Amino acid sequence: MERIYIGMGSNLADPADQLRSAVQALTQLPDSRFVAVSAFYQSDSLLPGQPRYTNAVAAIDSTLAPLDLLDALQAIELDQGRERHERWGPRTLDLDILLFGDRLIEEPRLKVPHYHMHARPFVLYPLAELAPASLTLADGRSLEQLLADCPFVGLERLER
Ligand code: A4P
Ligand code: MG
Repeated sequence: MERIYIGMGSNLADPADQLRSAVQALTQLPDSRFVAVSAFYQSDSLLPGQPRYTNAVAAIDSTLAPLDLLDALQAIELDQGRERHERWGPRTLDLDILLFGDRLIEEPRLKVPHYHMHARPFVLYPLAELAPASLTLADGRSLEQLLADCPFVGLERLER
């Protein structure tokens, strides 16, 4: 079993409800054990003119191969009405593999650690609820260092 952290985001069709449905779907993944989900956080979209996002991070343990997990997560996105029109477009559900054990993955379809996680407060703060501060990325940076460089700005932590 490897510990995997999954970033979840939604800015359409009742985002909090989308994340709750996604959590339910993650508990049903094959060859996997659901561990925990963070609180939900609201923030403005990085692209102007889009609705606000709700984000969270989930942890699972799994023996799935990385690309099989990616397939399963994309199936959950589609199941929840994800339509891909434009990159970074508004979405009912986005599931990103942030960390997969301590692996460094450089496949055409899958880059882990997730390329944008290092500087995004809506990823790092929910991740910090689930992962130890000593958690170290494949490039040697610790979660503690990343948080120190990423102020808690523009984030609203929601009570569930
Ligand atoms: N892919 C590569 N690596 C991964 C990975 N580690 N996990 C590939 C998941 N997928 C990975 O993703 C495009 C392709 O990336 C996939 O087919 C997969 O093979 P996508 O989900 O179809 O496209 P996307 O989400 O529009 O692109 P991207 O680059 O993932 O966008 P982001 O980084 O998710 O940014 N503002 C706030 N406040 N909160 C947000 O969550 N998100 C975005 C979108 C913009 N602004 C935001 C937020
Ligand atoms: Mg994505």
